[in-house]
Amino acid sequence: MAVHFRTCPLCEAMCGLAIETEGRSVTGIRGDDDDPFSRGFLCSKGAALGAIHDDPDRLRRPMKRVGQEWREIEWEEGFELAAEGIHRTQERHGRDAVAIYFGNPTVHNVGLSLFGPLLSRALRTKNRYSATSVDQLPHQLAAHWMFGHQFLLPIPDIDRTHHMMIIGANPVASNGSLMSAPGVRARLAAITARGGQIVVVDPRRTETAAISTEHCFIRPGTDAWLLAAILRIAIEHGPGLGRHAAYVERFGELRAAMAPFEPSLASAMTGIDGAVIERLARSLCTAESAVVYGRFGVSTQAFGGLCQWLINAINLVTGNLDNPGGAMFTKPAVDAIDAPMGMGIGPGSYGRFRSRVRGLPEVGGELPVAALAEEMLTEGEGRVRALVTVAGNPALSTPNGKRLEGALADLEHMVSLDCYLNETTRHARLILPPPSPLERPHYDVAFHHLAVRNTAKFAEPLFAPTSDQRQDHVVVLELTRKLAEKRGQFGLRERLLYEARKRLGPEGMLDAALRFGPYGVRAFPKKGLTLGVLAASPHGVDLGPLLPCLPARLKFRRKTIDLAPQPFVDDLARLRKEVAREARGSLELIGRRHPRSNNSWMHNTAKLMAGKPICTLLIHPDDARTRNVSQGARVTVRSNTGDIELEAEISDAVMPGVVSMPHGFGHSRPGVRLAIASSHAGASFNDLTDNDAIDALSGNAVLSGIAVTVEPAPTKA
Ligand SMILES: Nc1nc2c(c(=O)[nH]1)N[C@H]1C(S)=C(S)[C@@H](COP(=O)(O)OP(=O)(O)OC[C@H]3O[C@@H](n4cnc5c(=O)[nH]c(N)nc54)[C@H](O)[C@@H]3O)O[C@H]1N2
Ligand SMILES: Nc1nc2c(c(=O)[nH]1)N[C@H]1C(S)=C(S)[C@@H](COP(=O)(O)OP(=O)(O)OC[C@H]3O[C@@H](n4cnc5c(=O)[nH]c(N)nc54)[C@H](O)[C@@H]3O)O[C@H]1N2
Ligand code: SF4
Ligand SMILES: [Mo]
Repeated sequence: MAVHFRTCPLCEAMCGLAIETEGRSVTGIRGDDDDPFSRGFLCSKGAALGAIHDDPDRLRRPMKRVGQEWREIEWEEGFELAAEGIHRTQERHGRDAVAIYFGNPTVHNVGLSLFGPLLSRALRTKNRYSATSVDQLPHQLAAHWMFGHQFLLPIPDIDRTHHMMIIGANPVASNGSLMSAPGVRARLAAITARGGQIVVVDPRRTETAAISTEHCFIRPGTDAWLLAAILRIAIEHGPGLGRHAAYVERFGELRAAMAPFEPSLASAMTGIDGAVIERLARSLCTAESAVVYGRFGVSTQAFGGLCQWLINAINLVTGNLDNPGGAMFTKPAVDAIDAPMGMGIGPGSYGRFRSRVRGLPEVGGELPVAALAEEMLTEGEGRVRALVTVAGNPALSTPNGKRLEGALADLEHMVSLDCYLNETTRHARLILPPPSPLERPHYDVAFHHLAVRNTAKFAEPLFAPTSDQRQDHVVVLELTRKLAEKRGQFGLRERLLYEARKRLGPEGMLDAALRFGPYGVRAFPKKGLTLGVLAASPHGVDLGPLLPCLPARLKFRRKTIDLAPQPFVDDLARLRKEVAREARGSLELIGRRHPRSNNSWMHNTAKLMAGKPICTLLIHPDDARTRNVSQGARVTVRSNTGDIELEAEISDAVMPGVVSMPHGFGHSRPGVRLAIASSHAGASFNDLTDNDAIDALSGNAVLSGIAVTVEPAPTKA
């Protein structure tokens, strides 16, 4: 038996794993007690990594679809056919006729993190999409406009705070997001143990609310009202700008912009008592340290951009930005923000170009994925006729997935870099699968930027990939080579670059980034980091708590913070129009995450699917009664875009008027090769969401507060 130490690549928590093996099989996985960050914590998904590695449905060979049949082919043929189709489509219809979509596991995969942008660039298309616009785009926009870099995101200093307000996040189930914090339940419990407060604002009494000191229900989608009222009070009663005064701009504009947002208005919109709002705001101002943490639930709504701006502003004017126990910035060992060449990740951008059909602005070089289907379905020059998906399942994860699927079925060409034949990849002509997560090196390029403590950890592949496998980054390199060859642009310079990149691989790039990074040998010749140093520290290295770093780390040339970016100030007018919105007379659907599930792709593991069904509709007893819905009954949920059927679970944990179900299910589509997931198929949340519903400012999809009706499902004959 051997024990191998590495980091779990499944979610943002970055848990250290100790994996026991016998030959090429995994015999056990436990938390690594010596990991300085996770200290032995892991969840049931991390423990199931062996099952993913062994999953007979996981694809191991390149696949080509001929009609409805799939055939295994050789890699060279796969690269050739993939590039040929892309080239042909672009020759025929122009560059923008090929789109690319990057899914969430891209950022958990070191090869794709470092090489993925090459593929994007090689396609030369403006039709670049990713899961960002069904997730954290508003955070990035706020950081871009306020601090000068889209990834300069303030992270809650959970381990030192005395007061944490959690709005639209459920870290006890999700294990934290834009707040990598393994063992988050214990970290939260420590806040209350040291006499601090945790306030949860959520339309559902969540697993996080259960361990908080206070929970407030809020009507879905009304958070910007609450946050603006809190900010208004904090500007009036808080400590002011403190040491930030020297470099904060437009404080006066912020104060003026917040003036109309009286607590009484917020109360009417949110359903939270005005006195409670007043108290929530004042305790943020008076606590020894405090932080507002707002995540998915306040990002994926019509005012997601406003919410993230207001949260940053509250943290600043309550004296908690860049201070211990507040919202702080990381200093990762591989630093994409301060790297000399930016590592291919820019500071962000907005509106440099627009989507063809709806004219939506690009953000950070990509377009909102809510617009992808219409770009395929709408005739005219620049229409998307081919798609490359990389580690993504947009059929289940993007709004109005069924409509997108219709468009996918009609494409001239589609290539998926993916390990499963699922709801999305079943439409592809070619699937190019990576080795398993245990057969690749691991380093969290992205999530060390978002962690509550600075640490670094690298792991070699646990099992060497076999000669008939190709890493994702190799697939990227081969596709870019083939494309360049077809365009007649693979000259000496290109060949040398290609060969250098292939030789370097992710390891070589990491080594360089570590060496030149803030803890690297370049700065600290005797004890600085290199890849070798990390490889010799299998549990990872601790680089200490987050430290104040402003104004030095700000990315505007003048090292300023813009407290009232004009587009946000302008967007308040859109918010204020909401007052007139009539009660819709329907229920509002929100999402939830389950500890045994991860987005759409981990439902093919028997252990995770055992136990109570996950994909149920939570409905308040009053709403169930008036609709004749009984416990465990099948119900039809209908929105303006479609309807689904699932099982009702009556619960007063959701507020009246609100229903909740998880996303990522709906595995009964024909042609998927997911034996276990198909027998726990559930229904897809995104068969109910509307591709037209976006945050008009950021373009992020609205995935919360969907107007639906619920009724007992017709009994089958
Ligand atoms: N209604 C609703 N919609 C949502 C959400 C929600 O809460 N509600 N959540 C949103 C969020 S936050 C996100 S991040 C997105 C996620 O949306 P996506 O990223 O589109 O989908 P995932 O479910 O993460 O699917 C990941 C895909 O990558 C493949 N894969 C896994 N690992 C690898 C790998 O290492 N290499 C390659 N090549 N492929 C791999 C899997 O087989 C799967 O097909 O969904 C969003 N959509
Ligand atoms: N177990 C598990 N863990 C995961 C994932 C998973 O699928 N499963 N996915 C991973 C990914 S990709 C991400 S991005 C993170 C996300 O992690 P989180 O940001 O913690 O996301 P959720 O757990 O969906 O929590 C969102 C909360 O917002 C609430 N909410 C919905 N609408 C509103 C609203 O209008 N206002 C307010 N105030 N609250 C609202 C919901 O009830 C829910 O409790 O989780 C990651 N971790
Ligand atoms: S919490 Fe996330 S990182 Fe940790 S074991 Fe579970 S899935 Fe893996
Ligand atoms: Mo996400």
